[in-house]
Formats: sequence, C-alpha cells, structure tokens
Amino acid sequence: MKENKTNINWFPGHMAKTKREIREKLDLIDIIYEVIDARMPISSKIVDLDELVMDKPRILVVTKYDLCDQKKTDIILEQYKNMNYSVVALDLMNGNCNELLSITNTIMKGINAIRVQKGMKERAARVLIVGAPNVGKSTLINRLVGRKSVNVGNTPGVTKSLSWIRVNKEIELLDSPGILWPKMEDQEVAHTLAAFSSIKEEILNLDDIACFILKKLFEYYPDKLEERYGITDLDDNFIEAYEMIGQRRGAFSKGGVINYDRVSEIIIRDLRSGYFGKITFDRI
Ligand SMILES: Nc1nc2c(ncn2[C@@H]2O[C@H](COP(=O)(O)OP(=O)(O)OP(=O)(O)O)[C@@H](O)[C@H]2O)c(=O)[nH]1
Ligand SMILES: [Mg+2]
Repeated sequence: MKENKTNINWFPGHMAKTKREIREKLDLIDIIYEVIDARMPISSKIVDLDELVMDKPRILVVTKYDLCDQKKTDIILEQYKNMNYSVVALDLMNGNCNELLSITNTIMKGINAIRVQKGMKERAARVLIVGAPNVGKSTLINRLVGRKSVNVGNTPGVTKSLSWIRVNKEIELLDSPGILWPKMEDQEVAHTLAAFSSIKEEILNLDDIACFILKKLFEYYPDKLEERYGITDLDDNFIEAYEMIGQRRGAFSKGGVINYDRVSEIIIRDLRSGYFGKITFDRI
C-alpha cells in the first residue's frame, strides 16, 4: 500500500459557469453567506471569494458544528473574528438560525436606510449563499425556509444551478452550486476537501485519500485510531494498518487475502459517517 500523492485538481466547467453567473447577479445581491464546513474551516474556505463578491457585506456561516472538534475549530473561528469577519457557527440538524437571521436583519436595515435616503423603497434582503461543494449550503436554505425546498445530499454537486428561494417577506436566498478554485496549489487542502466529500469521487485515487485520513488521524487523534482499528503505530507504507483494519472488518478477497480496495473504502466511509467522533482536520 502506498500513498500515490496524486495531484487533485477539480475545477469542471460548471464551476467556471457558476462563478460567471454569480458575477452577473452580484448587483442584485445585498448580503453574502459564505459557507464553510466546521471540520475544515480553512480548507473549505474559497480562496478567491473576495475577488468574486468584492466588498458586499458578508457573514461567515460555519456548518456541521455538531461534527467538529469544537476546541480546535474555535481557535480558527477566533482568528476569523479577529480579521473582522461576522461568524455564525451552526448545527443545521438540530440548532436554530436565529443569530444568523438577526445579523442579516441588522445589515439589511442599514442598506434599506440608505435606499430610503436615496428615494428608493425598502426591500427584502437578497442573500447569496456561496461555498465549496457539499458544505451544507442547501441544507442551510431548507433550515431557513423551514421545510425541504431544495435538494440536499452528502455528495458534491447536488445543486446544479443558481436558484432563488423566498424565506419570508424579509429575506430571499440565492442557492448556488459548490465552487472551488481553478488551481489548487495546496494538496493538503485538496486532500482534506476530498476526505470530507467536497471533491467528486470519480476523479480521486481512493487509496490516496484513505492513507491521508489515516495519517491525519494518527497525527491529531491517535486515540480514536486505536479505539476503532486497534492501530497504535503507522508505518510509511501503511501495510500493517491495512492488514489490521482488513482483519478486524473482514475485508477479504477470495483466497482470504486482505482486499486493500475495500479497506480504503471502509476508512473513507468511517470518516464520513462520523465513526471517529468529533474531528477537525485543519490547524493554525
Ligand atoms: N451533521 C450535520 N450535517 C449537515 C449539516 N449541514 C449539512 N449537513 C449535511 O451535509 C450534506 C451536504 O449538504 P448540502 O446542503 O447538500 O450541501 P451543499 O453545500 O448544498 O452541496 P452542493 O450543492 O453539492 O454544493 C448533507 O448530507 C447534509 O445533511 C450540519 O450542520 N450538521
Ligand atoms: Mg446544494
């Protein structure tokens, strides 16, 4: 078993198209919800978003807070707050969005005051929801609307086009397909995005992603690695680890040899299903 260090670079045509359409619609937008995943608060943040949305008022919405290692994530969120970001961390499965709505209303009051001064009518806040694939943009919309109004799913690329959704007379939302950036220079970031399903599986080398996950767990959460797989050490070629996991989980091919492809799938699925508990893969 070897980590291939395949370079991951996924920026399909539809992402370029989404960016173009966002640019075209920007004049209509009052506020941006920039959505990031709490388990990867650095890796899932779109690096060229400033360029795309310019200086529109922005709220950093941190989803999946229930799944993250809150102590580690909070350190990063504090840094964003120190950089003057408005940050709202959410558990979209159980929590409410009151704080987000209240900040939105405050920003919109300011915008409407200026409109009235200029002789225009007050209007509902038009909010663009933007972020990497699979971070929970559409789930956020369903939460805000209070029912299932757009499709969601734990794979990248569920939302295919920009679409407006009305929350109430005060807020309208523009859902958008997940975007990344054209050239992913940092492969650590790319692998983290891949580990948490923000990059399309078809372009990935699954052994590579599984080995990356083992390495990260060994570095940050060795107890969880031991608890789930009995692994207390990780060698460079991952063979022992794969053998142990394969034995434990009964991942055998015909003839009783360990099926490494299946072991890779198990590791990835365990991470995505939350079997390692609350974890965060980014550090500052
Ligand atoms: N536990 C937990 N799961 C969440 C949360 N937010 C979103 N999810 C899950 O994350 C997955 C992705 O959600 P989507 O809303 O489809 O993500 P998206 O950003 O719209 O994805 P694309 O349209 O593919 O770009 C779904 O399986 C959601 O149930 C959260 O706060 N907590
Ligand atoms: Mg979506």
